[in-house]
Amino acid sequence: MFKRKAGVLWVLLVLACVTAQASAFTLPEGFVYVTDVVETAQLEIRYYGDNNFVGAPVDGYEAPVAILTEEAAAALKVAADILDEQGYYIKVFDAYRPQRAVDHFVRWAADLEDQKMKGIFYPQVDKSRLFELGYIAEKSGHTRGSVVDLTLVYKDTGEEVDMGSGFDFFGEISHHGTDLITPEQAANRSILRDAMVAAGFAPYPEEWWHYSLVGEPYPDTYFDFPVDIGAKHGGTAMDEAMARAIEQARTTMRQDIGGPFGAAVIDGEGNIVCVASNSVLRDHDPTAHAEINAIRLAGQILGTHDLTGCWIYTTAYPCPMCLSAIIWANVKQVVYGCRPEDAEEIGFRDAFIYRFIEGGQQDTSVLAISEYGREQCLTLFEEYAELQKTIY
Ligand code: AZG
Ligand code: ZN
Repeated sequence: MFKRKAGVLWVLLVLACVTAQASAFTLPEGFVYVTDVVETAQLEIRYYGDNNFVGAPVDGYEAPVAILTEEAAAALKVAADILDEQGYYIKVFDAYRPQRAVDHFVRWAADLEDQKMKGIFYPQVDKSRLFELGYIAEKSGHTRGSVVDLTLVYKDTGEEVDMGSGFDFFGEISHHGTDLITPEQAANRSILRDAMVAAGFAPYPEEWWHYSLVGEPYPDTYFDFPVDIGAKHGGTAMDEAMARAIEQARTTMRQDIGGPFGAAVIDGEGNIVCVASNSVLRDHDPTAHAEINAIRLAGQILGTHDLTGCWIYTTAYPCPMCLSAIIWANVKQVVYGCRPEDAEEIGFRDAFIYRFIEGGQQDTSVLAISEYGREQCLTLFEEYAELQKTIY
């Protein structure tokens, strides 16, 4: 009895600690998550990962999210609506940037030994001149919360529009008005610039991707809170969700229920809706992947097939089947641990299936797909269309 009580107390204590930690980070008053305001915005937060000029995650980027002041986000929504009508979504590379990230850039710039990313981001610039040329500075407008780095993607394909140079390429080719790019690339930059200017942003002559809100609300404040999802998901919820997914995967993997994959669904308030893991072996079901199981469970718990507002944390990048299920469920954010190539290393076929799809599904040694009976099948579709059901 005592043992059980002590166990309960211990659990309560752990929960209390988690809750206490969870409130450690909240988004400051006046700031919002960009995707809460611009729901169609795509995110590729470069300083969260290693595809940036430092070649490593940058200090202060604790989650792949974009944060802006309310005013800047509202203006960005105006631009996104204009662009939406023209067939584009926006893709954000960076928005609010903590001072500790800028300090990291400064330290990196002073370390002339480290030229790891020179070939991609600054091939023609001597690293020792990054300060005097203005590419790196001790203060950045981003830190005041109303500056955004972005590009356009085509709505129908999700592909990035060709702007003539990549994000954060240090050089004249990135300047507005450069003659180093084609007229079409210049026209693409103008589409972005016209919408951003109409929405109240000012372009930056040296970087086609960089826009500052005119009349920013905090012109003199350099913030230093992290880029995190704590305010959405409760401080360390990211760690907690991933830890729960890992723990669940480990348990079922050891019981021979399935592979080493776990997933958690989190709702918009940051509550863990459910945790699930791969159960292919136990269920004799090749579709019983962690993410599919988690989506099915969340649907049952929430009483809906529509998981709008939910996030999925998964121990591995979703396979094509799960990726589709996630999109069908209207989940807009996935956070993953291992990469498809990591799964390949231990014998799983996620990357193999991606290669098949990317190769145009032509390899008949993997799968032969043929059309048959279209006419009869189309009658079904016509009947459905006549019923005018709500599309999900
Ligand atoms: C898998 N990949 C993911 N992400 N999740 C699962 O459950 C899988 N099973 N096989 N590959
Ligand atoms: Zn899967």
